[in-house]
Amino acid sequence: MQVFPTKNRQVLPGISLVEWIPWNDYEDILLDRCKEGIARITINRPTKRNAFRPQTVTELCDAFSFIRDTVDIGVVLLTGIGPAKDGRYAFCSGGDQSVRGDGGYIDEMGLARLNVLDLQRIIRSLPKVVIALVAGYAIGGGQVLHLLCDLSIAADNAIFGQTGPRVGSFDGGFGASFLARLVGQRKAREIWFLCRSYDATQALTMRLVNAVVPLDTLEQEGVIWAQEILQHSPTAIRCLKAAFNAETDGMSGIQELAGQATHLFYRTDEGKEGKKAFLEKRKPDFSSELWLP
Ligand code: S0N
Repeated sequence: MQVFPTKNRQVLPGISLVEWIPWNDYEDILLDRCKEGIARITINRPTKRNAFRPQTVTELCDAFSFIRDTVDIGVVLLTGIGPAKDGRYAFCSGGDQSVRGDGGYIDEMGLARLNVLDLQRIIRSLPKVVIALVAGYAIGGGQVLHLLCDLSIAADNAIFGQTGPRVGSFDGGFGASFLARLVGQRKAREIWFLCRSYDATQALTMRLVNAVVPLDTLEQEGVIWAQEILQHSPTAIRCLKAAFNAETDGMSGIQELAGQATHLFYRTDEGKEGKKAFLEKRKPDFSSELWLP
């Protein structure tokens, strides 16, 4: 993937604490990185309140996959571009209703897709920290995306809500169950059944977000949180993320956590001896290993 020349591009108001380097060319999103180890993904469909169509989701999946393989990136900021021409902001307003057909959202080949479900799992299992920076609307599938980020910082203009039962859709996966884990069963049912909107202070009170900051400092706050995280052990953080997921994600969560253990085991002399012995066509010698308490 090509790295473009340095040019700071602003996606949210306020002063940037880091120099953002455009990282790849997409149509619906912007992908930037900085030399401090942070990537920034911005949904860039301001005329649609940053709603996602299948192409947007494909690009988001691609960007996360690229970030996954980039070993000097530890934290991702996920946000939506703003303001739109009318001065309003949106993190994401969910699935693009103008391309919704029978059975899903219609892509450029005419196929009906719900590929946002793939994106949800990618964010969830990325062994790096994803922070949502929410300015303006986080509605429908956009609210679910913010929910699945590890941390969420809201600007004081943020508005959260579900519209599914009003617009003929619902997310009964993470959108219902993980929401209930965060805010409790009663509040989660209220959010889905009544389809009301909630401001940033209400979101903080119900533990939907970690913090609320003035809009002009939203990106700065995200960068400060990222820089603090990046001072800590990458292995500890990736194992913790997998452990938090394991508690909620059933066998696929356990698979992730166990994968981290295997990953660490491969690096030990004990793990290496097994492979070496196989390749050397001899019995493995684990006699120097202790059966620790
Ligand atoms: C976001 C809202 C509240 C903003 O209101 P506001 O500020 O009054 O602006 P508008 O004039 O309404 O909007 C400005 C322009 O943006 C377009 N637009 C906004 N949202 C969308 C959207 N989601 N899709 C397409 N276009 C959108 C407006 O049409 C307007 O355009 P113009 O200027 O040309 O008129 C308000 O806009 C709002 O309520 N938006 C709709 C929110 C919504 O219902 N989202 C969809 C909810 N459902 C999902 O997200 C499904 C998610 C999903 O894919 C899924 C996942 C898992 C399992 C199932 C599903 C499933 O599909 O069901």
